[in-house]
Amino acid sequence: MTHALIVVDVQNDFCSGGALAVSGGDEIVAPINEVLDDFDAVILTQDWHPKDHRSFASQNAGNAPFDVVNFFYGPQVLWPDHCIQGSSGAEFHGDLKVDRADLIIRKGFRASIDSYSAFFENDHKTSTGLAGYLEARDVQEVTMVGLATDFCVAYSAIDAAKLGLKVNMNLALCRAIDLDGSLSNALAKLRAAGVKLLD
Ligand code: VGL
Ligand code: ZN
Repeated sequence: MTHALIVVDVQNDFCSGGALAVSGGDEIVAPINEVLDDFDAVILTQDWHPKDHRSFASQNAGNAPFDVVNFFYGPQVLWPDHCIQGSSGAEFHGDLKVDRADLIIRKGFRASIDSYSAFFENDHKTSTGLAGYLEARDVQEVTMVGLATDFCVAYSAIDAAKLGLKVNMNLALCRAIDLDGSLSNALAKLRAAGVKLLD
């Protein structure tokens, strides 16, 4: 039985001083480092956008960050510019023990589609390749931690459950954006999907 830890988007832009700082984001870095050796495999995800990504409010005339607009795949929150490929904001938090990672998977690199989930982009069709990797490594159980609870971690956990994996989400090692009830919505969807919530 292979149990993987998936550390979602622990990047400078989601931590204090970052372009899309998640409150308390820095607090999870040290406790994540402490659990890395409890897992058979460690995977990091990295939000990795071109500078003209469509999910940026700056690319949508007349809109402001956190507005919700309709994209071809459904509603999309518009974000401040963040995690631009090659920028310091896109780098992992400086204290995260990245050397322990077996795989780093980048997502959100197609300018016209956002990708909250580590498995499928927001059109729910375009694959990141992570499902195939986990299958090839015979991973049956995943534990999800990182940023943000109610966006990238939740979407990843729900997709993992849909793929038939046993999924845990360690809420003590996550922090949320919590936009208009997004955290309580996400928790309800996680429970409905059969994700085991630990805290
Ligand atoms: C995320 C919004 C935009 C996340 C990424 O990591 O939760 N949220 N891009
Ligand atoms: Zn993003």
